[in-house]
Amino acid sequence: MMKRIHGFVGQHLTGFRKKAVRKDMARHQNILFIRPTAVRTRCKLFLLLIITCVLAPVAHAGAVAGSRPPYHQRDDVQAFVAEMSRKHGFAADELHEVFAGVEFQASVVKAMEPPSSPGVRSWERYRASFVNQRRIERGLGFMQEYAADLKRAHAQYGVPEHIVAAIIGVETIYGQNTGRYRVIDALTTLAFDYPRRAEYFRGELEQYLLLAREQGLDYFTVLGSYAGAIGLPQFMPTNVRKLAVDFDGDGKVDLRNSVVDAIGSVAHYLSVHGWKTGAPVASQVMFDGTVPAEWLQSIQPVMTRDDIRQVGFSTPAPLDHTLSFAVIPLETPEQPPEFWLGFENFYVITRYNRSTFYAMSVLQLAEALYQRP
Ligand SMILES: [Ca+2]
Repeated sequence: MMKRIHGFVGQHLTGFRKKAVRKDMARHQNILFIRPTAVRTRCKLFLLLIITCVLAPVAHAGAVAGSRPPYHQRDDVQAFVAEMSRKHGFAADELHEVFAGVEFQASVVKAMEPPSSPGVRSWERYRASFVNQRRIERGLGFMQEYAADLKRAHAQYGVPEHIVAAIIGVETIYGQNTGRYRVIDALTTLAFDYPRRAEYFRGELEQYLLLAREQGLDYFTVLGSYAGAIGLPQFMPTNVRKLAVDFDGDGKVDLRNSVVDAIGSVAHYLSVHGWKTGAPVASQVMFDGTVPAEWLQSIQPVMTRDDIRQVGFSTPAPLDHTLSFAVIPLETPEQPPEFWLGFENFYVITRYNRSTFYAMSVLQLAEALYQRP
């Protein structure tokens, strides 16, 4: 394992990244399996029924649930509009009109909540969702098709081709599944009807309004994930504005339609978060004895070889004493956990999504895509 990992270790993260590991797993499962289109279709049928039977004279695009006031009539939304107007010079009338057209999405709130019957955390199951034949085969095709752009991104930002491809592969199956929610609906729903994270999502809604204005986008045509993440690499609006790049040189940043912009933007993101060219990412390690629980509490790479010496350990190759790492457990029920040393570059991948399962899936998919020179 070490040897193979070292193959790319020797050479060689968007947005909404606050969830615990289990939550991230739930999120990815949701992205894969919730089938937002079906949910929306059911919602539309339901809405149609309500409108037809009860609300026909007063139906409004914003009034999805019978008793729910449309967003533009709510005090909190009106205060937000006033703030956007004051801070950024938006015409209040225009935003008022926008929020009149926004639809509350109950399925967005539902997707944010922890599963009602949380499954047992399983690295084996998580891994199988992302590091599988389908993603490997498509990834090899992606690597081939965009070889020149991936190579250019590697040269410019120092992030290897297969790491960039693996992130896009894990996020959206190389652009196949970039989300079916209108971003304005998702962000407004979470900003005003999901109190636990309202502050964060109001910030993202603000950034989305600015992004749409800057790029001349129709507020309602941009689609994304239930959390409002956009395009092949699933950047949140803040990161689109801050870190996305025009890598195909057509004069605009477009993460939804330009694969090349997505490639450059992922490489730029990882570079800005501290990717170290040529530094190792992770190495599996065997411990001889019990791993102290406090070692497992942080994913920040703050430990060194000397720190773990008290419990005998072995790695497939000698461990450089200058490297810092976190000890990463990967648990599967009824199996002994795997332990990995996650070096600084592993931590950088967790800046894309803080789940260690996520980061290790990216790494192992990348390993499968690695083209030996
Ligand atoms: Ca472009």
